[in-house]
Amino acid sequence: MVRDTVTALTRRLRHRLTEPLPAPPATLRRGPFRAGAFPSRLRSARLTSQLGVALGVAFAVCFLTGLLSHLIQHPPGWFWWPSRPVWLYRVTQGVHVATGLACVPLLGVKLWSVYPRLFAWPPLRSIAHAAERAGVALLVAAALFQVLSGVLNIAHWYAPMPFFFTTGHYWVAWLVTGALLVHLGVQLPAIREALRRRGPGRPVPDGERLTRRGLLGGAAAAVGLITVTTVGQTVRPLSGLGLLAPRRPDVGPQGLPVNKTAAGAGIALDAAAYRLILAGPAGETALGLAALNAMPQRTVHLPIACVEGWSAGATWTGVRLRDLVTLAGADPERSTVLVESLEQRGRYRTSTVPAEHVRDPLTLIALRLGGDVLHPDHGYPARLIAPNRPGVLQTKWVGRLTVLPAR
Ligand SMILES: Nc1nc2c(c(=O)[nH]1)N[C@H]1C(S)=C(S)[C@@H](COP(=O)(O)O)O[C@H]1N2
Ligand SMILES: [Mo]
Repeated sequence: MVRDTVTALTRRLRHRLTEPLPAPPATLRRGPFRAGAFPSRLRSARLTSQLGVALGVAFAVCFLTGLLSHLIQHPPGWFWWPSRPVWLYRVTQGVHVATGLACVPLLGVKLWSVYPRLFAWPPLRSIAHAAERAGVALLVAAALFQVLSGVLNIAHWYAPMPFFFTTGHYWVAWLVTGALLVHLGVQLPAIREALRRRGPGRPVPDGERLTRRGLLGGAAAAVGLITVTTVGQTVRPLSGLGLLAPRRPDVGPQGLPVNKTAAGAGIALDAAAYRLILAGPAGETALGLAALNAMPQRTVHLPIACVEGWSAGATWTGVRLRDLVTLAGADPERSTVLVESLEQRGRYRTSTVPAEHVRDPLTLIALRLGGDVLHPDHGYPARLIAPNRPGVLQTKWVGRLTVLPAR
């Protein structure tokens, strides 16, 4: 009885949603709305589906690596990120940027393969059709936003972005994911059908030089080219090739790139007056450069891996953070450290070092880079360097360390 009512109701609802809407007058059907306005037979459900699969895989990898990077920078209580292997974040963030950039040509060809549908006739067949079109419009807009904002961020070109990049890029990623899942749900039968039909392959139509294989090959070559040139941000032999990724891992003072310079951060330092303030259970201690240099010095080889995708390994020398925690009267196995820069303003003037990284003997308050005193742009007189951590958390010009109980 109840079942019959539900069935009847759903049938009525489905009918309402799919009922044909009144068609617009035929006189409006001009220009791109004409039948046969898009003669290329290269476009097919198969081509669109194959591009969709490639794009879906690239997007999924990009989303997951991006989510990981977000969690490391804004860790919720349940989140745990190890300090080893030291290169892990370098790889995950390199993959994030590389797969994001691979979406540029893939999205371009995919949109080319379907854009004639913008001019479908009639424009709206039913309420369900209108909802589907709105969903696709949202997906396309959000995907373009992600790719564009990512490329602009890598290029350090913030003028066209009237919002804080990280926040916008993070929330729109969820929007793309949601819209993509809905799109997949709607299109799955069509995608299945298009990918199953193998057939002998359609003959190349007259006047059409490019084949579907040729087009896919071209898209793959573009992805390959962008990937190779992106990897140049990390792999030095390829560094001359930055195409969408302009950073070179070996250009900068002391052979290392710089995102924010000492001048940019407003650092005016009097080395003789400099004190590192160490606050912990034992109270506050002020350590001058002589005192820091008198402590046991360690040398480690660790990369800086910027969230923008560039990364570079370097040799750092300085004092272990765990030794400083001990000096502050706390247990280095069970402490969190708040690191504050001498920089007065700026989003990245502080960072929190979780217990996992405080404990790690590779985590240093570095005083030297490649054997020489730090260049001002690399954080002179002291900067944090820890294994497997985003560059943005490797605080420069450190002025204060506060030892807190582990969270
Ligand atoms: N105080 C401070 N530290 C900072 C930053 C900053 O803006 N202010 N930028 C961070 C970012 S985004 C990166 S990638 C690294 C880069 O270090 P480097 O300039 O020595 O290569 O420094 C980090 N440390
Ligand atoms: Mo960075």
